[in-house]
Amino acid sequence: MIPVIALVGRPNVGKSTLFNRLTKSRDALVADLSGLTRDRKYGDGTLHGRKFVVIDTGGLTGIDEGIEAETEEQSLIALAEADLVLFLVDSKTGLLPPDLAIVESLRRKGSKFFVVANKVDGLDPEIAIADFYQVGTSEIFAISASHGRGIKSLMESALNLFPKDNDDESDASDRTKICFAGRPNVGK
Ligand SMILES: Nc1nc2c(ncn2[C@@H]2O[C@H](COP(=O)(O)OP(=O)(O)OP(=O)(O)O)[C@@H](O)[C@H]2O)c(=O)[nH]1
Ligand SMILES: [Mg+2]
Repeated sequence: MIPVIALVGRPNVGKSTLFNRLTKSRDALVADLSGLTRDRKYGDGTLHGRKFVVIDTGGLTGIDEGIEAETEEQSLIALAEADLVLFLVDSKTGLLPPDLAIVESLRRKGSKFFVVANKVDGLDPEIAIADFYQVGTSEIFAISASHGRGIKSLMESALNLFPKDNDDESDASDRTKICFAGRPNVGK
């Protein structure tokens, strides 16, 4: 079993930027534009030789019709598949009511999640994250997805939740099994 980690949050908080950073790719589109990502995007990441799957999702808006509702549906599928959710918030805007609605919904679903305060670059991280303790969590990870700050310690904590030998390549359950079948004496 390889941990599946979903990136969830309001539009424009930096989910796709973090996805690209974790997958060392430019697969996800990034722009200063709300609602750019609409579907789910899967990628592979590794840290210290440990593998994980990361899912980028569209921003959660709470709007229940049109394209926003369809985007939300895609995000809900990602949530159902995830072993851990990284719930991204934007340190530049602070905590907004839609963030609280997302937390509420994660708690209702029983999703395991970390609060990740992105965009701490140019800010004092301690001050930047203070607002987010209102969410009612004891630990907040301060990162800058675009500058690559705080990502390693975030992912170390994330992967520590999962048993180490599970993503070992020698795990028999991950290997392809081939069975030879045939009549007796044909040279199986
Ligand atoms: N200053 C700063 N800007 C960032 C950081 N991470 C992302 N951004 C910027 O924030 C904007 C939105 O980033 P995206 O990664 O597209 O955000 P998203 O959450 O995927 O947005 P949607 O797909 O619309 O939900 C872009 O202009 C990014 O360059 C960061 O760590 N610091
Ligand atoms: Mg996006």
